[in-house]
Amino acid sequence: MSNRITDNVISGPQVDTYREKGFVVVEDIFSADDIEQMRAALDELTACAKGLTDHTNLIDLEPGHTPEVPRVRRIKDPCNNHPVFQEMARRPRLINALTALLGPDLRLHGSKINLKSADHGSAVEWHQDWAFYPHTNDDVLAVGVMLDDMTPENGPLLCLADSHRGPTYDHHQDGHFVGAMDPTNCALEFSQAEMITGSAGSCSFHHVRAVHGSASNTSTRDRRLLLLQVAAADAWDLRGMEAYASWENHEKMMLAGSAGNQPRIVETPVRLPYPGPLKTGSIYESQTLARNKYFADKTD
Ligand SMILES: O=C(O)CCC(=O)C(=O)O
Repeated sequence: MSNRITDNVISGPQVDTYREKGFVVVEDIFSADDIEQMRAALDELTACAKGLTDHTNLIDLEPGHTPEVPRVRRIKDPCNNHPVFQEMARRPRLINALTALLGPDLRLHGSKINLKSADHGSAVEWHQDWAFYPHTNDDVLAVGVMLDDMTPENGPLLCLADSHRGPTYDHHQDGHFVGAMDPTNCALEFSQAEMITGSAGSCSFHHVRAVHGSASNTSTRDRRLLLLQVAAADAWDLRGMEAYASWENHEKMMLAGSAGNQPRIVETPVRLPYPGPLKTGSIYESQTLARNKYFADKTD
């Protein structure tokens, strides 16, 4: 697959699906060579887990991890920790698809890789990304770059259609943000969630307000997913400039177009993630405190 683009990477009907359901899968955004490069870069980063006794700013450890037999649940901020991921976030085919969904001015405001390893990869409880990082408008989404085939068996992402047009659900418990919805306390049919599947190199795009989660991976195949959080440049994080660290950093995070300093403000249901979680470091850590879990996680 060449990186030269002659056509739209995402079709009109696919854009309509994204707008109507709040998510869509687009195949073949990344080539087999891109995927090989990303897997090699990921191996380099996960190698840092050997010898660790606790989570770090780079690595979130799976339950069951030991310094001798490392288990990695998440790589934090891969785009700022390895040049390969920084480069892949700027691949023309990806920018072409993002432009169709969000417009020409695009900012990357975060990245992570959930490894969901064969046999033990942890579940992610139901949540809306919007509850973590509300913006001045909701032209914000997460790209899921499939580094492995994502199948019904290996803990695929699950999304509830049309939930991106609904309320923002409570993600607090006992007055603190816990990063998960209480499945016993919201009128949603979680069993109706759609499985997001595809072959390695495909990407899912889910709207920032879409309700989503995933079960643990009890299969024999890994499910590594690179998540790129992308916003239209005129959507500004309501948590303030601290979310970008500095103006210079904010500028560096632009993927395409120009940044500007005029937020577009659209009325949406917003809840702020404050007071913050009692367990920090990753969504996995915050969610361990959630009393009512939906996904049976044998690693708990
Ligand atoms: O990796 C997954 O299945 C879910 C990812 C997700 O929603 C998150 O990490 O915020």
